[in-house]
Amino acid sequence: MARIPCVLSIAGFDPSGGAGIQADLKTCAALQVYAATVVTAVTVQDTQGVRKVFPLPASLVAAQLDALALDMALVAVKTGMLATGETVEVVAAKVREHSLPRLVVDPVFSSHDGFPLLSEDGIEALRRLLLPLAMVVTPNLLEAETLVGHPLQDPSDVRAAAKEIWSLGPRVVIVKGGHGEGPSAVDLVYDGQAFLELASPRLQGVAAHGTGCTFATAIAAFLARGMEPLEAIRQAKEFVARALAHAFPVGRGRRPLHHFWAWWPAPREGRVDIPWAGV
Ligand code: PXL
Repeated sequence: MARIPCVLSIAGFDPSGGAGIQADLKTCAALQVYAATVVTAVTVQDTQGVRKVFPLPASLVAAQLDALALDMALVAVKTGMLATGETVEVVAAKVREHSLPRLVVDPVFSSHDGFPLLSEDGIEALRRLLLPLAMVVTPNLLEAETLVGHPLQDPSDVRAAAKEIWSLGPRVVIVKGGHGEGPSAVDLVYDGQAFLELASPRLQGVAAHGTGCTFATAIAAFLARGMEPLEAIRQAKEFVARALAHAFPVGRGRRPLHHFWAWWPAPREGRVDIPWAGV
């Protein structure tokens, strides 16, 4: 019998299928780990942006977590959109109560178009309660600015911020450079001892959706497969770069990543005339 590690994703629902729970499921499937999922909020969005957010009651998040943690051997956990301070508190309490291992925290604060996905008190609770439990935390530049409370103007600011975020408790901090400028996207990793820079070519003109979710979940998946954090980060970066290079249009806005680019031959036209994805 195949032995497949179980990863738990705690995240929001994106009906357009590009981010949140759906991106996490696809990432786990592509990396051949099993995904259990706890939904924290339902969003209303299409590829062009988020319109509404409906947080689920924190008690419902707690009940989902209890059910799964008591039933399955969860070997890594990823958090994405948590929506409210109460939910952050519940997630942190349940991670402790059930001793959930290998926590990867993606500090999701807002969508590309600036729609808030975590309340102010949620951001504070994440700093105070969740980051101390994290094995890896994956802020982008904007999220790192929010976590330290001031703008990051040059590389030395980013290094100082990585150290400051590390002092909140996570074992490894990775500040993603995807939102910066220049020909390559440089991620800065800090593990409390040394800095490591991971560069990849910046893909011009690709407005994608679900990159952060995919990256954090891929780290959790590789941790679940037994890698150390730095190796899991390297592999996750490679996976995201390839899935991003194969992003494809499904609507009028941002493109979801192609998590399964390596799997099947591209679909061919059959006898029935089907409209292709994308417009
Ligand atoms: O990309 C951040 C993100 C995470 N999770 C959900 C989202 C988004 C962005 O829109 O909708 C559910």
